Amino acid sequence: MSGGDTIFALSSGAGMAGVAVIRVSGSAAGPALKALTGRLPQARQAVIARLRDPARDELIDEALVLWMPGPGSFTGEDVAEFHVHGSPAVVAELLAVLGGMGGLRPAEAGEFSRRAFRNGRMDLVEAEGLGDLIQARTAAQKRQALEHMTGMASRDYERWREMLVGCLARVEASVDFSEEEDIAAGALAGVRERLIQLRNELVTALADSGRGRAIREGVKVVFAGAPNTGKSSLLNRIARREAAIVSAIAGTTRDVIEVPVDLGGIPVILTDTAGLRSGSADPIERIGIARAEAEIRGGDLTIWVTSPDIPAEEPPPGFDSDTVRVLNKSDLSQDSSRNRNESGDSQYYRASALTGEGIPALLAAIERKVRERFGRGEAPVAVRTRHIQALRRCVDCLNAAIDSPAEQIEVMAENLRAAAAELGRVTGRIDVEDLLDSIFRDFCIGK
Ligand SMILES: Nc1nc2c(ncn2[C@@H]2O[C@H](COP(=O)(O)OP(=O)(O)OP(=O)(O)O)[C@@H](O)[C@H]2O)c(=O)[nH]1
Ligand SMILES: [Mg+2]
Repeated sequence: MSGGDTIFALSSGAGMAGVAVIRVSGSAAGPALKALTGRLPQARQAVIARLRDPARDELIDEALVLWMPGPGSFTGEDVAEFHVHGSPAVVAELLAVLGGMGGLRPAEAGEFSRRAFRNGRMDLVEAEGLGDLIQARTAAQKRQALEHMTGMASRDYERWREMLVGCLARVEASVDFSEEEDIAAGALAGVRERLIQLRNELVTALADSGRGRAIREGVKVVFAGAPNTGKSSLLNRIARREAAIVSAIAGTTRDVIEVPVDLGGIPVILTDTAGLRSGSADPIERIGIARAEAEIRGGDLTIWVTSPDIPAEEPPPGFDSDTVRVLNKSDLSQDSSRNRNESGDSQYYRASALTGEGIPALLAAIERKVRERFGRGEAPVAVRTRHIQALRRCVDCLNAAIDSPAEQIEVMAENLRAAAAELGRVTGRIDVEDLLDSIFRDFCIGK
């Protein structure tokens, strides 16, 4: 397939294990396999073989070997796989022997996947999905990564791009036939409607992208409220460890403290913040408060903490209806009528970080909110900044095309070309110019 070096690497994790997998990819993979086992096994069948160092005629290990000739392999090149016993000694020896063979060298990070992309075995979004899948820690992360890896998002990008290219073809045709007004008008009919429909689809996808980012990076749940209400104590309870310092001194927490947890399969970052109060003379506390406010603005869900011994405050403006309100230290006030949150007492979850009372209900409420907002439906199409920025630029180009005056048809065409290029760059699979050429070749208007 490709004429480059043949690469090899330990594909399974480092350290002692039952089995370790060493993968070789490139034109020298077959000769290496033959040199080690004495023969080339049947393609795509697992066989047991003794691996010998051909230079010393020394047995390296007895292993399961696989021969997957290109182009139907992971990288699209010839691939050999050695499933050896996972001892550091066996692995080190096999890697050393492979390294001593002509034309073989250790792979760089991501090089197998890069070759798979280069050889058209997957596009960029699928490759990113594969990367995310390998790093997935929770069920929701796994599901999203798998959907991207198997091309579900790529299909949307491709469909959008095809719509665009179809519109562009019509616009180009109307330029070509601008002398013959009937044909020009016929070619343009419906283009603007289609572009508006496409633009709306992209805007919807962008609106959903926050969900994708949150699943990849963790849903940010921010504990906020006045000093000393017990934010840090509640966070420690829910995280089940003493992550944040707790003390009776108001203004204990200054820095933002993040504790990753898995809530029903969804990755959540519990975030503790400095107590909010105005007029603090302590410059460090003021910095902490500014950071807390930034976390609240950038967070996905706020837990507003109050307690009966601290004057009640309303959440600052900007809090959405999703904010979970907690009356902590419920052990101090058994009589709920004495709460100062008279207006909406029932909206408050009564809990005690000290006794544990109400904590399961609070945790369930947080989990429910997180699940409602982030745990439903198909994976969003845009999950990385790269995707989001490309979609935004594409929408800008589409808007410019939609708004372009009828007599400036070239302006519309130029914007559509730019919009198609933005989408093409996301998947990276198809050279946009090539595709446009082929579409225009086949586009025989007026014939
Ligand atoms: N009785 C009672 N005391 C609590 C409870 N939760 C926290 N406290 C106490 O309240 C005080 C403040 O707790 P923290 O968790 O540090 O409060 P905080 O809101 O993080 O405070 P800052 O970081 O200063 O904003 C400590 O003395 C805790 O032991 C509770 O449920 N019941
Ligand atoms: Mg605190």
